[in-house]
Amino acid sequence: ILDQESRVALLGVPIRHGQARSGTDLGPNTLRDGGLKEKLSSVGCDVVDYGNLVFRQAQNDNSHERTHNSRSVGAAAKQIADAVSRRVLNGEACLALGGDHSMAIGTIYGHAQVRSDIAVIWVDAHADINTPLTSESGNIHGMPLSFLVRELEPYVPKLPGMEWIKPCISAKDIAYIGLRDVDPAERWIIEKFNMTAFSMQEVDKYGIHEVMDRAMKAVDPNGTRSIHLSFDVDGLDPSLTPSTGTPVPGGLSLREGLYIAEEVCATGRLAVMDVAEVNPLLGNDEDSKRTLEITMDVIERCFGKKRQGVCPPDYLVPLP
Ligand code: EXY
Ligand code: MN
Ligand code: MN
Ligand code: MN
Repeated sequence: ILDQESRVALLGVPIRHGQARSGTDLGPNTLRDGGLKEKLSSVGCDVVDYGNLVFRQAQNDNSHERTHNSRSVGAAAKQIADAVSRRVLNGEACLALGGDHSMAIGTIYGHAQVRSDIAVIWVDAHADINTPLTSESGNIHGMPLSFLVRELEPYVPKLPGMEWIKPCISAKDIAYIGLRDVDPAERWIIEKFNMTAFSMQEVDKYGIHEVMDRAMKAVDPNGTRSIHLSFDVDGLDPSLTPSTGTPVPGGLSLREGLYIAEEVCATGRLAVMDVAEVNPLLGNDEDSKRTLEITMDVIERCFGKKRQGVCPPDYLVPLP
């Protein structure tokens, strides 16, 4: 299933202070209760559950500053980075269950501490690359990449609690898929640093096969790099994943989402996957159930389930 990492490490990352709504902290346990571990085991993964990280809200981390909760998010990111580093170092594929998308500050930082050659596939309606100075909302889930990208270092102020974060990837190590709500400053950054970005316009124009081919060629030209899939469930259309905080209509179809997942799996080099922005408290019961089912479907395909079917190597055909 995975060439290098055959063991999948589940890591709960119940972060919520990257945005305003409570509920993203319930993501990890909601996915567990949905039977994620069993589903992954049944496609042949050796799953180890490392439980949930426990985050504390920092003292005096009020929302009156321009950027909200930087001390809480900064401290959580450090815990996340350390935990992800340990899993990657141990040769496990780390499945990080969020949590809002500020989780990626920690997961990418931790991944990059161990592997010098990471390639990031960022599936999202949003570019999440505002700096603290360009963000209109002040929510850190809309900024994670700005803290990580070297080229942006001159543009990013050191926020309380986040001073320790050193940029660890280059703008050219990221490929976006699914964009459809990009702020002016984010568009400026994408163009200025010549980032690989496939909005829904390009998905419509070229089709997901071409988009995925081009995305992988851009960030992993020799097929050698350590792959980081950062999957924000709002990349999919809100009809599929309605229980999320910042839904944007006109998103990826289930087929497009599964195709991305199957192609990432086929590299055999998926080292870290983030699952971000599942919020079971948003929408009605049917919405959260659907969000959960669809999200688990994508995760399973990332780790070996195929639409064409999978036959275990030791399968014995019954004879009469
Ligand atoms: N661009 C907007 C902001 O910076 O506030 C919206 C960001 C939403 C981020 C979601 C998680 O992907
Ligand atoms: Mn996001
Ligand atoms: Mn998003
Ligand atoms: Mn092809």
